[in-house]
Amino acid sequence: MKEAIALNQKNLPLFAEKLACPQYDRSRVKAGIVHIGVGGFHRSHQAYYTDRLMNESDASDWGICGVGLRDADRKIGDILEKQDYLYTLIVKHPDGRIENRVIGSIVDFLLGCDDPSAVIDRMAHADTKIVSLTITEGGYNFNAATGEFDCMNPAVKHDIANPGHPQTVFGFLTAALKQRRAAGLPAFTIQSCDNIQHNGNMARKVMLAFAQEQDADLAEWIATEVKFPNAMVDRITPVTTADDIRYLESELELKDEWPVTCEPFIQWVIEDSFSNGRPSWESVGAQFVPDVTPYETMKIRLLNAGHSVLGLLGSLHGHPTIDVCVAETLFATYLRRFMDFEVTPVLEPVEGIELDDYKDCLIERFGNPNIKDNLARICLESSSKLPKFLIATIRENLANGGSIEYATLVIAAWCYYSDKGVNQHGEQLDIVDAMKAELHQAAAATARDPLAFLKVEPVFGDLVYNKTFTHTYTTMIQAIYENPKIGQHMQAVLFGRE
Ligand code: CS2
Repeated sequence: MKEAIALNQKNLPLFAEKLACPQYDRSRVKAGIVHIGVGGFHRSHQAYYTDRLMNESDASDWGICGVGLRDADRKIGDILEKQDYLYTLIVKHPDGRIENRVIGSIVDFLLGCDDPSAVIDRMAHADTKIVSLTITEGGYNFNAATGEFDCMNPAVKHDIANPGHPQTVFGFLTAALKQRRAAGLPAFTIQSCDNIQHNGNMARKVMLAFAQEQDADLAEWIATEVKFPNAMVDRITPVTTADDIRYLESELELKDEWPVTCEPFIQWVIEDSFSNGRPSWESVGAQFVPDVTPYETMKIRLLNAGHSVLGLLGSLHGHPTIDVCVAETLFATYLRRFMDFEVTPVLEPVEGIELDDYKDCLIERFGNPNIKDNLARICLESSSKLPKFLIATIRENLANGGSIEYATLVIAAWCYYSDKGVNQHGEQLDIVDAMKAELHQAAAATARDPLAFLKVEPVFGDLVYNKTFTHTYTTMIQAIYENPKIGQHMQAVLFGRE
């Protein structure tokens, strides 16, 4: 094997015959977008669309300046800088075909914890037209049960008191918008790319709640000047592995320290509401629509919830990845029936989408054997995901007298998972959740009080007072604690239905 060549701007011509590379002059690209949260998903989705746009038309005003706010973002920043912000996207098809592409749309990176002013100045710069976010569900800092912004969070309290030295995304956005207003510049758009129902409305709500605490006059300006488009974002992007890095080295003699892998499917449905212009992403496949709501609900309640169903049940069972789960008939059937019996009845029709086809396509996507999407990633931060992905569906079914068994078993499994931290074979699970300790403590009281886990109010709200729900849940929780073999309980739910 020849020595792999480092990916960077100078070496780019050496790769041109082996994989798709940026065809545009990157030295002319200005950062019109500042993006907070340069994880795998941003790099497989928004940065990919933008790279294609730059290849296909003159979009040099829409380059991306990546931003990380925390020390944990240092590694990606250092690697991107070393590689002139280039990275490889490895698209893995179910039949084994692989398409590789070097993405060039990111042109800079700033680390907020090192130099907050540099980030604020960049956002406040006249070239910046959009600040986009992938800060995860938890990043919006709202109480999942009440939907209200949490002003008591210590970092938020710090930012309210120290306008010039922010730590949180809200502090940075507010400081930059303040600077723009003082300079007479138009506001930028705040564009959420997270899996949150009405992600734009949510971003607006938390942003205004924060700004109101800090500077009421500025909050009013933000309310009228800043647009927050809602959007549905979709592309399954597993965690990058050492094998992905080795694959590029051995197959393409390319050394990329942090490539991204993803599935071929991609979708982005955006509300066309921007404060200060936008790239014409529609020319590379994004859809601009007047109302994103039905698309978001469909995607969050089927795909993301479907992931959580497999993630939690599969973790207890001892399955490693999503594709391994759906390869087992029991899991595939359970997932499909959850979608058919519990989610479909609460969804609005979506124009141009046949729900049965959408569900078939989801199961096919989950089954892609080359996207080894590990369950630890799926279960990451379940406390901020499940209220919107799954519990919302339970609530609506309770209100309509619909089926709740499929989803309730997942909540019972989540309790056992949070309590014991091991799968049914007694093997340790890798649990990462901001509320891990609180969930564990509540779940550990289940033996005394079967409803203890449901008393975590920020997650479950008042669900614990719903008798129909607690009746089903109590039966399931007792059964799981007596015998954690989750497959048997899944079967019980399935057969109860036949
Ligand atoms: C997953 C998502 O863990 C999760 O929440 O469901 O990351 C999912 O893979 C993406 O939303 C796909 O678009």
